Amino acid sequence: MLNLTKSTRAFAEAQEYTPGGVNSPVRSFRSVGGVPPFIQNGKGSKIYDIDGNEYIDYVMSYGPLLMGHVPDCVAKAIKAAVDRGTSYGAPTVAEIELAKLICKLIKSVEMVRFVNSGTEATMSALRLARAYTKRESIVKFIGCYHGHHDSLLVKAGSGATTCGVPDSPGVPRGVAMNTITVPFNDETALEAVFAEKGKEIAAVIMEPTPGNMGLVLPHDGFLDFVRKITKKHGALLICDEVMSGFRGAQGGSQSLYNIDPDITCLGKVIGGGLPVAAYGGKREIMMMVSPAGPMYQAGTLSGNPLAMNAGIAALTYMIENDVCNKLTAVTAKLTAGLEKAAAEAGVPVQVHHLGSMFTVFFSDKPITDYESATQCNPEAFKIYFHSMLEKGIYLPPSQFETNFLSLAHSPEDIEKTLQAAAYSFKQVAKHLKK
Ligand code: KE4
Repeated sequence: MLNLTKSTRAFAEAQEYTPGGVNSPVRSFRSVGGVPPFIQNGKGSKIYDIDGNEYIDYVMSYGPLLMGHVPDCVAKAIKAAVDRGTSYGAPTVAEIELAKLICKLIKSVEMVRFVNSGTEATMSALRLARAYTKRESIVKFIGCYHGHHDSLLVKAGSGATTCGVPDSPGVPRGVAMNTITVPFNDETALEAVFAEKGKEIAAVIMEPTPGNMGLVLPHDGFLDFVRKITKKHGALLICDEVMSGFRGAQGGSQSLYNIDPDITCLGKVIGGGLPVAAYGGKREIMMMVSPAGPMYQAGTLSGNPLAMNAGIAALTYMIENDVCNKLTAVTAKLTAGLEKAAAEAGVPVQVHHLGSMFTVFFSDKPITDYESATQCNPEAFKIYFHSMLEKGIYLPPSQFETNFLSLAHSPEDIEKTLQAAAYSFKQVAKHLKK
C-alpha cells in the first residue's frame, strides 16, 4: 500500500478552503476513489509526492509537457525572461515570434490571438464564428469537451462526464438552446441537423481526434464529411486542437486527416507548461477581432512575455528534435505492450493511440463515440488505476481522459510501465472472475 499520510492530511485541509480540495475537478480522484497524492515536484518523466513516493507520470499536466517536467530548454527561457519582467500589458516581439511559429506549424492558421486557457480560446472562437456568419446556433459532438463556458458545457466530456454533469447546472436555457449536439462519427445525425437548421448554424466545433471521452478516433471520411457539409451550408468549422495540437502530430490532428478548418483552437503544449492558449485561422475571419474588427475579446495577461518565451522554447525544441514523430513511435510500442499484457491476463480492452496520446478502454466492444465509451466497466478501470498507482505509475484518474507520453519517458520507464500493467490487468482479471 502507498504511504499517503501527508497527502491525506493536505487533502483534508484543502477541502476546507477549495471546493472538493482541488482547482480542477478531475484531480480529485472522485470517480476512482482514494486520496489524490499532493505533488512536491516533477522532473523529466517523473513526479514526486509530499510523502516521497515517485511516479512515472502519464498525465503530463493533461498534455502541455511534451518534453516532460521542466525540460532545460523551457526552464532556461523562463529564467531569462523573468528577470526582464513577467507582464507589461503592452506588445512584445515574443508574441510575434510565437504567432509566427504557430502559423508555420498549423497550415490552416494565418493569424493568431493569444489567450490564457483553452476555455477562453474556444469561447472566443465561437463568438468570432457568430460575429462572422451573423448566425447563433452552434453544433458540438456529444462527449467532446471544449472548456467550461456556457455554450459548450452541454453533453460535455472530460471532467464534466467524470463528475456526472455532462450538462452542468447554471447554464441558462437561453444559451443551451443554441447548442445542438450530435453523436461523434455519425454523418446521418449531422446531415439531419443541417437539413433542418443549416441556415442558423454559425459553426461546428469539434475535437478532430476527441480526447475527452478517452481517445476516440474519427472513422474514415468523417472529418472530410464535416468539412464538406459546413462549407455547403456556410457554417464555419472550428477545430479544437487544444489537446491534439502537437500531440496528434506536429501539424495538429488536422494535418493527419488533411482537414482545412476555418478556425483552430490551441493550448497546452504552446505554453510549454505555462498558461497559454490561442485561437487562429483564416486572415479574413481573424480580421473581425478587435481592434482590427468589431468582435470584442481581451485579456490582461494574454501574450505575457514569460509564457510566450516558454512557448517559443518548447515549440522550437519540438521542431528541431522531431519530437512528435519520436513520441508517436514510443507510444505505438507502449500500447502494443499494453494490449499484449491485457490479452495475456484475459482482460478485454480497446487500446486507442494517436501521436503521443493513448487510452485503455475497459470494454469488449469497439469504442467509437460517447455512447460506447460510457459503456466501459468502471470497476475494472478503478482496479487498474489503483494497481498502477501502487506500482508507481500515475495515470489520469478517469476512464474519460487520455494518457500522454513525453520525450523524457525512457525505455526503462516503458519497461516498468508494462510490468506494472501485467500485474494490474491480473488484478482486474481476478475481479472479473468474481
Ligand atoms: P482549459 O480551459 O482547461 O485550459 O482547456 C479546455 C479544453 C479545451 N479543449 C480541449 C480539447 C480540452 O481537452 C480542454 C481541457 N482538457 C482537460 C483534459 N481533458 C483539462 C484537464 C482539466 O479539466 O483539469
